[in-house]
Amino acid sequence: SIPTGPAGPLRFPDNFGWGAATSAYQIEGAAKEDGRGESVWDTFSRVPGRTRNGDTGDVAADHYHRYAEDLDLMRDLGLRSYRFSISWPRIQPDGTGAPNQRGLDFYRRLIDGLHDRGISPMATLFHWDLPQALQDAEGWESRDTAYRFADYADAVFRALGDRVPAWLTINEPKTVVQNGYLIGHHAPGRQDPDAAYLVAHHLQLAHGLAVDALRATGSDSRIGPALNLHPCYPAEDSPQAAAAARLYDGYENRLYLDSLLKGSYPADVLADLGPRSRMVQGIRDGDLAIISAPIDLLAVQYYTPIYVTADGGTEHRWATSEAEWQQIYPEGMYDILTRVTRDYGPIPLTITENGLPTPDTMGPDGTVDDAGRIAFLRDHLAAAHRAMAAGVPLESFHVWSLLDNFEWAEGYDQRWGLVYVDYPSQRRVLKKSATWYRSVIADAASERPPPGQPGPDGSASVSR
Ligand code: PNW
Repeated sequence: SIPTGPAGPLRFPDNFGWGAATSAYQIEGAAKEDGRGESVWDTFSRVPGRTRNGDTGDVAADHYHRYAEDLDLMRDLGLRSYRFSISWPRIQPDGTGAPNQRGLDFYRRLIDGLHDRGISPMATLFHWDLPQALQDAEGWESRDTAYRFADYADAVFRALGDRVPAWLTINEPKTVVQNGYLIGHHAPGRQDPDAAYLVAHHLQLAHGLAVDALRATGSDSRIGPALNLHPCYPAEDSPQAAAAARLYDGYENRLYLDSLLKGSYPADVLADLGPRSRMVQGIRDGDLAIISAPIDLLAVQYYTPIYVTADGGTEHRWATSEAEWQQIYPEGMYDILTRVTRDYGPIPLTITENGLPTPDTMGPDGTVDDAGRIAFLRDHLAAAHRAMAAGVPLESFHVWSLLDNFEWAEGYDQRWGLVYVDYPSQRRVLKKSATWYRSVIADAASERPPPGQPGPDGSASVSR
């Protein structure tokens, strides 16, 4: 009976966008087809020791060839919204210049297939697969890359803009900054804090320039950023831990939220970086006005809370999933959604990622029992529902992920999908969580009140 609250089944709005998410490099494969260029992940995944088992995205879930089958899966699940990403090196193999028509054609077929099945497309422009040619020209450390991104965005908007009602610019700038440039376990594998925050600024600038590019086409599609937000709690009850958690929050959340929605970087973070830092030196007059161009929706990705100790370290408080960085804490979903609405106003929100990896195997009867994923999603949906009841304008929810896929440095060992992928055969098998999610969506539809007779609050209930 899911998701059900203490007072019975939870009611979600009729038009709630039940969805699932993927990204290009993680599912497409076909790395050399139809004129696709190399991305930083093609390069990085080939460096010995960088990914588990030396896995690469060369084949992945072979979605480039199997997209029609995957579209049918989405229809069978009853999805209303599908979030995917467009591969920059398919559109501009070298990161600049005239768009590659065969690359655009693939996304046109995918988008048409979504419309044919009544599923609303939500497209991310950049989910980490920077063209290698731009990386060779200093990548996101170069301000020019932000302008190259705006050109790429413009080409995509002109070709596909009329068919995509919702665009997302940059997926998780923070993860590029932290994993790509601080820890170094994502492409391009750097460990350079001074570079990292200059990269943050250029990613924010790229976002703002892409928003301008969409407006310049006269499109009435919506656009926004996709941020992974981490609620940061003091690990203990002391003023030192409270202060450390506050600064940690600055780096995790306010650096991105404040620049986008308040038109300024947080003063505590700038002070901590220092006036001689490459980032502070790299901010030019007018940049913050570009970065804070009005957006239509804010995409939030929630996975885990962070507990910050007095010395600025972190601690685990809750059970982790197979991803050692993830603590399972549904209440954090409520906290982050209500906080964004409280601190930044009633901007329309979408959850574009929420999920966990589970140790899935196919049983002898051909089923995949991922009970842990059902419990996780049920509890996070319930928390999102409570946030909506508290006034958060949340319009959709996308499970990460539709399919098992290439989980970056973890390769194919971590399985995040609603749908199991048997990689040797590329066969798709609905996990129990997929059939559960299908029934959640179907019940929401079937319990919709008859036309003209809205429920007490104009919404439909969800129960089983
Ligand atoms: C996201 N963290 O990455 C990405 O958008 C997806 O491509 C990825 O597959 C998914 O989450 C699962 O990892 C994250 O350390 C990476 O908190 C790291 C973190 C969060 C999200």
